[in-house]
Amino acid sequence: MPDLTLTTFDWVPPPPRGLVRDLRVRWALEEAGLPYRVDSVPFGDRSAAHLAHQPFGQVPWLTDGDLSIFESGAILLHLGELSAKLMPPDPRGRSEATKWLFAALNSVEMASLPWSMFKFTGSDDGSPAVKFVDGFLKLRLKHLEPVLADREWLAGSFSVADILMADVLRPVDRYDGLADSPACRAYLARATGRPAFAKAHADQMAHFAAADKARENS
Ligand SMILES: N[C@@H](CCC(=O)N[C@@H](CS)C(=O)NCC(=O)O)C(=O)O
Repeated sequence: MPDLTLTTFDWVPPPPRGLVRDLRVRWALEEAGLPYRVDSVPFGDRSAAHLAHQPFGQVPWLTDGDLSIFESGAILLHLGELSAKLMPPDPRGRSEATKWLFAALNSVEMASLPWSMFKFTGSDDGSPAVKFVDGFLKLRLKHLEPVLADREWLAGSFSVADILMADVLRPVDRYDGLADSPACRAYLARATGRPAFAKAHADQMAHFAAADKARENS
């Protein structure tokens, strides 16, 4: 039995709650039914111990016994090795899931992250940079749309690729950026309609709500 501990921040301000990337890992763990603990590190400071696990001072990371893994994509690939509920067992299916996992992170998140950061920070001011990023995201969604119109899940059965693709689309949907991409929107609703997503989301929200309480009482 793996010995899994997921580390996230001990607290974050309300706006990013529900979008902190430990959610991807929680979601995968819930889908797989793997037992895990959640640990936390200060939001404010980056200790040497933190940087030893995550060299950029970010979260999440996952330990499996004495193995420590950072980068949400690498963590999900590791979990895919532990459960057939996360990664198709056949070589073709694995290859499909792996390439779509990288596509989510390296082709779609590359556009969705700056786009949603402009919205999130209120810097969506119509500047050339904002217009460029908007066009970049629209192009990615235009190409993703027929793919998702054609299949329920990216690699045949539900996999880590879907957790990542859905999670990189979530911030876009938060700011209504999928309005012209009905297949992407329906796919996201399918993915986030899964009980494992609801549990992961509720657990992340509860984690930060408990941190608010602890701060009030300190
Ligand atoms: N590429 C990393 C990104 C991790 C990341 O952006 N984490 C955010 C929380 S969602 C964070 O730690 N932000 C604080 C910071 O960048 O200092 C991954 O996917 O794991």
